[in-house]
Amino acid sequence: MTRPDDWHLHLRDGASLKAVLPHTVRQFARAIVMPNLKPPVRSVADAAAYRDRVLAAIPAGKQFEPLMTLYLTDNTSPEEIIRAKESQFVKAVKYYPAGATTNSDFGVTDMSKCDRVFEAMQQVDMPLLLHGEVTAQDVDMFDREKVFIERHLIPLKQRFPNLRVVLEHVTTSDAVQYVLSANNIAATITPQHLLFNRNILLQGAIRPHFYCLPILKREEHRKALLQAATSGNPKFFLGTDSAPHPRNGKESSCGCAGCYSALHAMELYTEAFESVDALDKLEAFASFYGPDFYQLPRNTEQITLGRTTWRVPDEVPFTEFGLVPLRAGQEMTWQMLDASMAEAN
Ligand code: OTD
Ligand code: ZN
Ligand code: ZN
Repeated sequence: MTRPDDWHLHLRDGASLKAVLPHTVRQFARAIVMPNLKPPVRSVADAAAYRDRVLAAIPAGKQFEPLMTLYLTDNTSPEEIIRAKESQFVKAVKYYPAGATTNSDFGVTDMSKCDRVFEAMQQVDMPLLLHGEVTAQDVDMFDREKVFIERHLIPLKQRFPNLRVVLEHVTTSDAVQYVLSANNIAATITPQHLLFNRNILLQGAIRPHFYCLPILKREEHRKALLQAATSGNPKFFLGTDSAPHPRNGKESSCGCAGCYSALHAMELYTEAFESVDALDKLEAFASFYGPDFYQLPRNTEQITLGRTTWRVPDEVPFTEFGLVPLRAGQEMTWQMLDASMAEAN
């Protein structure tokens, strides 16, 4: 199949960036790089510097293009949006509600405060990427996406009908329905939300490596996501949301949110698509609809996935504590072959 891209990825910075980037580079040609560093990537100057650090971390001889994003705050100016558009390398602006997920303390406290910025984004056609969850403490954890759509997304689309939006990491049938019903909106879907429902979080014990935000939902929602991903509708495309945390940050009395899937993302998606006999829909989901939405050329290089059984490592090197990949220790049924293996096949 055509080499895919990852339209939602956390690469972190420094030694962590160097540890995880080779996994993504092995699988994907490009990625939309999330801006939730500490402190976040808020200006075009921040994004340029971060992009240089990502480029410097690419393993020698490998090709990879980081597509940068800005972190929207209450103080982002319309002028920064114009500069972002002119930069060519900033491809989107990311909205996090303050406090919604890892490193989101700088996030927006009230969406309507950003209307001048949304106006500028609509004007220059800069996509808005949404972490679509409310943070109101009176809203149940499992309803936060649905309530975000009702309270914030529908009014936003009424104010800015031509603003192009990606509802990131959709987790519910409500989100799928909404994305299908509205114009100028697409959605990314993670491997964990296609493969697991919320039961896995508490299967006989607390399993922190399946904890991410938005949290896994009921089986009916997983089924709706799998149906959307395999429907051939270009509004749904690949975004892993691979979010590395060191083992000690996850296995803790106050464990961080985030699943690490960059190691084996394509294998995980392939398994999900195969489970509903939809392998023929994988290439467009992984390699066509994302670049089409972002108005970028599709990749021309090919990759090969083979039917092979292998065991996901218990841990990969990352800080002094290591990183536990999604489904660590379990068997996978597909494997991405490197170019020489694929030729020999
Ligand atoms: N979700 N963890 C992180 C981000 C995502 O909401 C997200 O995009 C992270 O660690 O950066 C997570 O669970
Ligand atoms: Zn998010
Ligand atoms: Zn994310």
